[in-house]
Amino acid sequence: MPHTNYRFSFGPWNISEGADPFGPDVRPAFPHEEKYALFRTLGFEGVQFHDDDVVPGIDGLSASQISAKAGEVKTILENQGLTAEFVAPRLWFAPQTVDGGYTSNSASDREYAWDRTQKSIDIANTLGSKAIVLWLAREGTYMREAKDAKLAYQRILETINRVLEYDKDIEIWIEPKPNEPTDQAYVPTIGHTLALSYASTDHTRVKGLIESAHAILAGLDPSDEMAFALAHDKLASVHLNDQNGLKYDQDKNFGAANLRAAFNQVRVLEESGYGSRGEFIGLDVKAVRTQGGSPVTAHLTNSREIFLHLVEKSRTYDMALVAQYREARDYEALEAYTIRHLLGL
Ligand code: XUL
Ligand code: MN
Repeated sequence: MPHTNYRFSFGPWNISEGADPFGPDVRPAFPHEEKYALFRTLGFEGVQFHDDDVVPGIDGLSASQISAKAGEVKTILENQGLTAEFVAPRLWFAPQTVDGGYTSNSASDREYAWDRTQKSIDIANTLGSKAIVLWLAREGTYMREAKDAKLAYQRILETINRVLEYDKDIEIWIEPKPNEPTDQAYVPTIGHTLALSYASTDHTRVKGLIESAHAILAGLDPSDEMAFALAHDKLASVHLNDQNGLKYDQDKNFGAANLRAAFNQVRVLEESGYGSRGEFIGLDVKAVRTQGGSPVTAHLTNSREIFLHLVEKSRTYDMALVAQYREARDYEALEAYTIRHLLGL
């Protein structure tokens, strides 16, 4: 099989000021426009966007103002040799999204969510991106009785169909996550995602984006989640990172908590030729609050480098030996070989 030349992406939010729920910014803000100039030198050619990363203050602007601003960003991307990977409506920040967007109990708030979704599609078209990403942040509950869950799932499916109808080319990539900020999110896994895809009016345009940490938070193995989507040819993108057990969403560097699990994600992607049709290796990693300086980017280059080292580990993994061990059902030897290989012994 020919070797894939991977291309990488991240979002402007991955260069951040370091605030968390318990403390304010610890680093000076670094303007988005200046971030775009860093991408290529850091080894990245794709930019992941939220709608308001492209068009700040989107809610107060007219359609023509939004289009003009998106056009400006498109020019910057062209000048920097960058591609917009996707645009995601930020449905968790506005007063209208306190209780969710598509699943809110308020009809006017649901209409707001649709309006932001339409704007995101329009922005994606201006940027030349073929997809919107739905991370369904607040589509869930803190108290299970607060929403009619069956109706909520129907509303999510209706919205998917409405997007497919509104734009005949756009793809929807759902990024499942089981919790945070809600106690329990709807669409917590890739299985839920693909069920919605097949139930939609055009399943070929409804795919998944798997974030390593989100799978771990659901108690699942990210490489198996990826394999499930790949088996259905529905892995549109990934957010590689890491997560140290069941706690807040950490967005640690790829491989930093569990190197073997990271190896298996890379191996599964490699084995299926992921990336050969232009799919990005997306990162969603956060610099730790203790890291000084501005802009802080080492977490991005380090995660990218770890990925590439693991690609090498995957390419030198002796598949003939693995086949022998599988045949003999000697998984003890298989595991010992795998660990020795990772240790470089
Ligand atoms: C949240 C998360 C988001 C999405 C994009 O956990 O991962 O940053 O990737 O909206
Ligand atoms: Mn993510």
